[in-house]
Amino acid sequence: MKKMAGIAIIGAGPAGLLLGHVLHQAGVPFTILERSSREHVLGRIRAGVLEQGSVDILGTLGLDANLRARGLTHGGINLQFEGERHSVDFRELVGRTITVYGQQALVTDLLEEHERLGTSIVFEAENVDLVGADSAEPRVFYTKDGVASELSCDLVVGADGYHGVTRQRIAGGNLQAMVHEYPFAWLGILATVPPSTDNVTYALHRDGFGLHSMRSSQVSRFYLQVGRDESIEDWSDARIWDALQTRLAVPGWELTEGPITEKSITAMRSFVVSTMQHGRVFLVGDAAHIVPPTGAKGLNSAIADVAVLGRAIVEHCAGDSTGLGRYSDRALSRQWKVQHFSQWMTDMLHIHHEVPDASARAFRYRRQVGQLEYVTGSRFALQSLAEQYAGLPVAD
Ligand code: FAS
Ligand code: PHB
Repeated sequence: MKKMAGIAIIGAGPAGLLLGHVLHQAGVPFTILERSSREHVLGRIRAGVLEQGSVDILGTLGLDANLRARGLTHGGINLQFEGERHSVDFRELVGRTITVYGQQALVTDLLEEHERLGTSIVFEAENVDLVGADSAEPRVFYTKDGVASELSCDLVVGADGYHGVTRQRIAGGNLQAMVHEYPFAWLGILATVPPSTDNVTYALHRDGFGLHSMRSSQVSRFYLQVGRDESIEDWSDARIWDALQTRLAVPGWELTEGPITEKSITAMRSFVVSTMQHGRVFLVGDAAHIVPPTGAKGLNSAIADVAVLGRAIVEHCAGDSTGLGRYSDRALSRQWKVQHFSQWMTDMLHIHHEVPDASARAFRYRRQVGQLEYVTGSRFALQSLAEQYAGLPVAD
């Protein structure tokens, strides 16, 4: 079955769903193709911190009602090391805030609004593929309930994440991948227990990194640095709580434990493509770049890409394709700054257990403590951290 699609968006994660809303509000026809089921898309836990810029973008699109009602607006974060907790006051330092609102909740909001609007989303689209990226009319193929379909498109947007098909189809030529792997991973849990800290708290500890985040006044989210090859079976709930108690401990404070409802391990890597455009195919979000989650930038970068590409597509449909031609450079310029910040946070707060020499490990730990003492003791350094964590401007 052949159909005209206007814009084909591959992937119904936060990037694909948000782009759909930008195009819908401008009256630009589109179809979103998602290989997983609706339930699977809604069931993913993932990120939880929104930059102020992301909140503003969602507000501009009128997609922030639940976020404003249920999101936790925070004026900063805590940095912790050597048994001391240091609060970083974003409001005082740079006049900005962040909002803790689960990616799962955001994706639910975006999807339910699409369903209210009756837009075109195909779940469980199998064998999604594309040809003719360099042609005037790229075509996207997929199978749904055994019926094969072909979409003739004006443009194709790959919002299909790191493991998606779009980047694979346009790889080679001028699209190269640049990667940095980390020798550790994050074990993340969701627990039905009120948060024990007021703000998201990052801890450097000799045993490894620890993070206390939250989703609501009743649900907490925690992360632990674990070995790159460890599996979740190695980590009983009791062992997880022991490690969190140790790594997050400060005198006079108590971590309240509760039932763990979800636990998973995520590899840590930095990844960026050399271009986010190939002919009439564009990439957004994790399809083009991955950051270690220490800077809480993955979801926010996806939203920033969509803000720039969405506007450029609307202008293109109105006859001006200048923005489309500049999209990749503008998105990558911001992304490399985000890559720097995410690696900087990761290097400052994680322990390199893989370093064989004990004195080299000790040197590295003491240097990290020196770095944290400088950062938490210098207004200039604190302002720089606050500016980057609360979110760099989205390219206009
Ligand atoms: P997504 O990966 O969210 O969405 C891509 C969509 O495309 C998916 O629905 C997928 O099913 C679909 N798709 C893939 N291939 C397809 C194909 N061939 N055809 C059709 N559809 C296809 N960030 C944090 O800040 N904190 C975290 O704790 C955190 N945890 C994470 C855990 C994991 C396992 C991952 C992968 C990322 C995590 N991130 C985290 C980063 C995360 O927030 C991402 O940056 C964010 O989901 C990116 O959104 P999208 O670009 O929309 O990609
Ligand atoms: C989260 O709440 O999921 C979270 C918070 C901070 C991070 C990463 C994830 O750096």
